[in-house]
Amino acid sequence: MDAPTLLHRLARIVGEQHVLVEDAETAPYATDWRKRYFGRARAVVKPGSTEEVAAVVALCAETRTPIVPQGGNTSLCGAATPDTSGTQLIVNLSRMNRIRALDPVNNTVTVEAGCVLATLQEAADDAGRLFPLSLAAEGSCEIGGNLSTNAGGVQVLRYGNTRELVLGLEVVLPSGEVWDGLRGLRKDNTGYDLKHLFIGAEGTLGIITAAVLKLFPKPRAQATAVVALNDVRAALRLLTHIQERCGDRLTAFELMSRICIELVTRHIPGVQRPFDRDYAENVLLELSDTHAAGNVKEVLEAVLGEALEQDLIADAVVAASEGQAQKLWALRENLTEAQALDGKQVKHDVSVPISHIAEFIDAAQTALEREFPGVRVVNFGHVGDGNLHFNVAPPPGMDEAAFMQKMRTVNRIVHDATARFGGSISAEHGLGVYKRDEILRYKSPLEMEIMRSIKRAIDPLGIMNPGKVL
Ligand code: FAD
Ligand code: 2HG
Ligand code: ZN
Repeated sequence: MDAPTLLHRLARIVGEQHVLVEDAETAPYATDWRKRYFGRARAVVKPGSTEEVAAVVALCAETRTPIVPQGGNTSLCGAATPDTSGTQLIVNLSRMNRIRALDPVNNTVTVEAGCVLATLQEAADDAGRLFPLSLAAEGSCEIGGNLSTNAGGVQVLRYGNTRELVLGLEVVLPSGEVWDGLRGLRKDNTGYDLKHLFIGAEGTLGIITAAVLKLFPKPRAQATAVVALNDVRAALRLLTHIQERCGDRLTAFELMSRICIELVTRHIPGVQRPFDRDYAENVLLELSDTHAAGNVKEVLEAVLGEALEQDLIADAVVAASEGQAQKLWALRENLTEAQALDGKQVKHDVSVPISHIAEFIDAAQTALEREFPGVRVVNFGHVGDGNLHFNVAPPPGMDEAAFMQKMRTVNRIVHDATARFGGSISAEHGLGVYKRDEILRYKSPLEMEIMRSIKRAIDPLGIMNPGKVL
């Protein structure tokens, strides 16, 4: 089939105004958030309903047109970017943004894939509930993207990854058939739990069009602090100290090394250093309680006071108001933006068992320093989940482009150290294209073959997001 006929048929399905074809229009969709991958799309199509998605996919199956599903396009591993062939069709879900139903008794919300995460958080809040998924991209990432990457974020410690927040899915399969698995059940043992195949599949098995997600009671009391520490081992001892005393009232525990505070306060206007002097490590932590009279601030001050007495921590600032809490959160939430403004670095999104975090950091840092003396490690992340963003920037004075040429060496050092401590090379962002080849070194051939056979069974024509993950 030649291009005009395909485009004409797509326009008949979704309406001409929802098929973008000019390079100037498609380019923003064909470029990733970090501006590291520049693809070319045959077109960008924006369906407005599940039926339209199904008709688009059926047409793509008939014409063997490769599809790149896309939500908010905030992927950090090139997962939503087409290749440069100009043959791949971006199917962008942003128009499918309705909240279909909210059931406060069942504590569930049924939402379409194109709903922006922040919009869903607000809808839950308006209904007196919490949708706990929270990440710095929440103003633009969409539920379909969150599901397809099994996104993590800053409250996994208490509520789990996206996977743990899902009860049901609606998916358009690569054949164009619609699987209606929109069940709001917390218990359902009727064979294989198919939804888990599509969660975290990065669009390689089908297009998620809607989901039933869990809601939680809304916290009515919160306390936020940034704590200064002399090393990462102290941060890990602090984590245990607080968990033992506060249990699941601890809803965030985020590490930021000295260089992170330096970057974010230098690049982001209005963001201020939490302390008068710099410390090797800083932790942002938050306690939450559903009881309005919950004395979380007093509890936090008491446990931090104890930690100070035991020399676990060097200093602490506890937010006195919600405004101050937001200022503390700004230190953490702007880190990705601050790094982007600072220049290029090699990103890593690793996890190791929490008990091995310190050893991992020592091993990776030492090996990097040996290869690239003076290298700057911008290490931060969800230490309470064992997940570090161990990003590596060139040594001062080294040519950025020359350093980026060494990306494979940098990846090898960090990922080998991760593997040595029983870790994963992708804790949250996924494989995309960035880690597609890299994973072959760390997953067993058997695991890879099981993944390939699932792909063949569900997408025999290989049209769903080719070149990603596998
Ligand atoms: P996209 O980037 O559009 O797509 C991501 C993947 O999902 C692609 O493979 C795409 O093909 C697929 N996809 C999208 N929609 C669908 C669908 N409906 N059906 C099937 N496949 C689909 N990630 C974290 O996990 N934790 C963080 O804390 C975090 N912080 C971030 C902060 C910033 C500033 C930025 C820029 C990114 C951050 N990310 C984080 C990464 C990113 O935001 C997440 O991966 C997010 O879940 C992607 O959502 P999206 O809608 O932008 O998806
Ligand atoms: C975060 O935790 C994100 O802020 C992004 O996962 C991490 O910028 C990064 O490397
Ligand atoms: Zn993260």
